[in-house]
Amino acid sequence: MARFISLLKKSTGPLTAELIQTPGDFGLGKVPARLKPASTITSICGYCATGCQLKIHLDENGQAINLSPQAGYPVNQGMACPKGWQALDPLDAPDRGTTPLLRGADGNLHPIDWPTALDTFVSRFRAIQEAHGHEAAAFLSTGQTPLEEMAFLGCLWKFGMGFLHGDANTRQCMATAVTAYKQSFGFDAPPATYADFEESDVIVLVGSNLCIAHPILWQRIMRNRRSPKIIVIDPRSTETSQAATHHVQLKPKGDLALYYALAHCILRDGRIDPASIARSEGFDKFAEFVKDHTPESAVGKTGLPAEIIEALARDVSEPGKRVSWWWTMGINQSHEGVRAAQAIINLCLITGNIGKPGTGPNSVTGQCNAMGSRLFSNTTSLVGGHDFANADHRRKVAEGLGLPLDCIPKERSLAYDEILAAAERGEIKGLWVVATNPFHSWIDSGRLEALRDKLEFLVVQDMYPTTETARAADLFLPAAGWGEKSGTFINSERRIGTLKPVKKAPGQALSDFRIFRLLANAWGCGRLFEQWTDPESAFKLLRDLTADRPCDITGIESYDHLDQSGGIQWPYPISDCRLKIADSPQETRPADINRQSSISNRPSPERRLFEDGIYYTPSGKARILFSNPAPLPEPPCDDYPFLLLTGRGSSSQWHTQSRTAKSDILRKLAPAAAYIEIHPRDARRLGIASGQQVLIRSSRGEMTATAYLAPTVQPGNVFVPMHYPEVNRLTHPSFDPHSRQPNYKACAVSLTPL
Ligand SMILES: Nc1nc2c(c(=O)[nH]1)N[C@H]1C(S)=C(S)[C@@H](COP(=O)(O)OP(=O)(O)OC[C@H]3O[C@@H](n4cnc5c(=O)[nH]c(N)nc54)[C@H](O)[C@@H]3O)O[C@H]1N2
Ligand SMILES: Nc1nc2c(c(=O)[nH]1)N[C@H]1C(S)=C(S)[C@@H](COP(=O)(O)OP(=O)(O)OC[C@H]3O[C@@H](n4cnc5c(=O)[nH]c(N)nc54)[C@H](O)[C@@H]3O)O[C@H]1N2
Ligand code: SF4
Ligand SMILES: [Mo]
Repeated sequence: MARFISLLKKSTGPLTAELIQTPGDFGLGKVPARLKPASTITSICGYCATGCQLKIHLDENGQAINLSPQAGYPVNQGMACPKGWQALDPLDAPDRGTTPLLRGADGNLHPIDWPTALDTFVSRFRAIQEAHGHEAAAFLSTGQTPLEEMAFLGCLWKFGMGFLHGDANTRQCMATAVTAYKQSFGFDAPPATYADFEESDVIVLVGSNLCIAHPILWQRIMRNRRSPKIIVIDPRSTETSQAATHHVQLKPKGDLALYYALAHCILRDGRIDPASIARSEGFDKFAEFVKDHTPESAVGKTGLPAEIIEALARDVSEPGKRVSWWWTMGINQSHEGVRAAQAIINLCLITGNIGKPGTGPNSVTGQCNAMGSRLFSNTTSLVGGHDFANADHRRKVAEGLGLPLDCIPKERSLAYDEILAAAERGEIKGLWVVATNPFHSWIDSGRLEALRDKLEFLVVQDMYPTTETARAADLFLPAAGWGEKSGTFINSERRIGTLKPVKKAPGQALSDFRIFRLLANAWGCGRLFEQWTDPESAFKLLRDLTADRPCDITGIESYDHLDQSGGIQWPYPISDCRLKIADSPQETRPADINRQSSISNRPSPERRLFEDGIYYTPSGKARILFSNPAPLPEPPCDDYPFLLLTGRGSSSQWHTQSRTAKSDILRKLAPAAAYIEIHPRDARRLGIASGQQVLIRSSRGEMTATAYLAPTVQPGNVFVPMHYPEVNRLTHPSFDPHSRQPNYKACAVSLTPL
């Protein structure tokens, strides 16, 4: 350590202080003294967007020993899934990155010190910028780092370093829901609060395998005392459909046709809510449009008999019943996901199932901070829920962050797939990949690997240098992970909660926040980020930026305030606090009338949006949007006769498994090698026995997997979990035209027994 600090002194001067201070995370420093007396500390889980709070038990040095779920937290109410219970395991993995690594002339990655890493980063990206302009490099990032880090990355890259392009991995995951909400409601605003799971009479889960992907949300459904109908709309029979009361097993991508047919039946039978319709625009045209979408006309696309469609229409429009819709990747990851999500929104609008307990068109978010990324990553939206194209917004953000106005670009960035296409054409020459593993997770990943040679410079910032993407890097920056740093996440119900450092990061790994500070100084734009000293200071800066936006959180005082309130859902504007102050007895009013003390400044623990029937569009009305279903981008054919579905395999496997595979316990709970679900009838026809190896081919790539024969898939369909690196060699690079989200769940493949 002493050598390290002295090295820094030698080469970088001002960076020294940066590394000796330990604002908000352990980084290279000691455990903050204030943690020492505490025996437990709380932190939001760093995996899925459910946002469970964990109670972490610390030794006398403030280092985590073990953990348990937090009993009183409004989200998980004392529960956690296997990943939450084992959340500390990946921190101790032997393959953690402990020093920066640089690819040498021998083609291998070699340890280097931080000053050399910073110099390399700056000189290489500067050279690209000087030779090819500010559009010649891009970052690709995540929904899995705290919002302060996400915002720092986006602001540093675009406002500080002056590049234009960058996208987050929420493109793989939530872009469809974002676009659908923005177009329909005027803002990316998922309306639900989790209490709605407990207050519904009819719960419709669409393309969502909640039992394994969000197990604690399934537990919330189990607490519903209204004996709800639980309807799962999924082409596969899943853990969730088997536990539900009804399974609607439609054909893959039959959703849009199905929801229009439902709207047809509901309008035909007059089971509508005129007051809700009056608060929307476009109803007459929609009513005209769905006239032709009879249940009979939807039989071909959905594979469902007309009677099933009629019965479903009655279930989701029963007068006096509270109906909530919850969708996940079965909708978002589609060539027509935005319109399918909006078809669900339309059903809620016409039946009045919105803005009331137990209702709503609700997207269930994926990663722990996908919601924070949506508002703060400075990619598709200007940081803090603003718009790059809006001059007032640019001025407000520049003033709020203390930046010159001309730092803020007017143009939008290219989307993820467009960035990679530009790299293929040689126009983008450098990539900085932070907290995501696209060489495994991106659609048609073989193409990504092929374009590696076209990149002049690839930087990967990750906890592990062993991921598929890190192994391809020119420069690897070792990052601290969840549990080693502080910040905030926003969960699926818009609840902001804090995470805390409970372990020292290994070796010279640093929090992403600290890495961004070092890079800002090294680039020479550190002055622009002087106020970003530590995550909580950055949080307050970002909080103030949200003033007057739908996601206004100016009423939040501090991280402590979040902890004392059981997390706080947006919006929570300061005006709400002022109202409360006006109502409170004079003697309890705080000296500072603008900010009430955190004890009395507690919002109600469950808040849903649109209770007043006012949306964020200029007219205040919701928009009913629709268009005709489109054909499958790659339907099965003679050479590739099966349709491949992909998705989550088990509650103990997380994405590309860089973290969950490091836990001895989680590894035991899932198959180690790739498997494929095949309908027994198809298997018999092809002579495939249970447990046999099968070659799966698409026109882009191939993989082998073990056959698992079960009627969980329909004949003609097969399913492979996404957790095995070869899967995306097969997938077809098609995208929703509005959201540019990849269509991960439908491509044509052939099967050959080996
Ligand atoms: N254990 C675990 N939990 C996770 C994750 C993980 O990797 N592991 N990842 C997290 C993340 S980031 C996300 S985004 C979520 C994802 O959570 P989910 O979306 O629930 O998970 P998936 O398995 O990807 O997809 C859900 C279902 O969509 C169905 N589906 C496929 N095509 C269609 C279709 O055309 N229509 C309909 N209606 N359904 C279809 C699939 O059969 C699948 O059962 O999970 C989060 N939670
Ligand atoms: N075929 C198919 N492909 C899919 C999907 C599918 O359903 N089917 N689903 C898609 C979806 S919804 C998603 S969300 C993506 C997920 O795809 P990825 O984001 O690529 O998956 P992860 O494995 O979560 O990758 C996160 C990386 O960040 C690292 N990391 C973790 N914490 C930190 C940190 O604090 N700092 C830094 N710097 N690094 C950190 C981890 O080690 C890991 O390498 O996959 C997509 N790909
Ligand atoms: S349900 Fe999600 S947030 Fe809760 S413990 Fe499991 S992975 Fe963590
Ligand atoms: Mo996701």
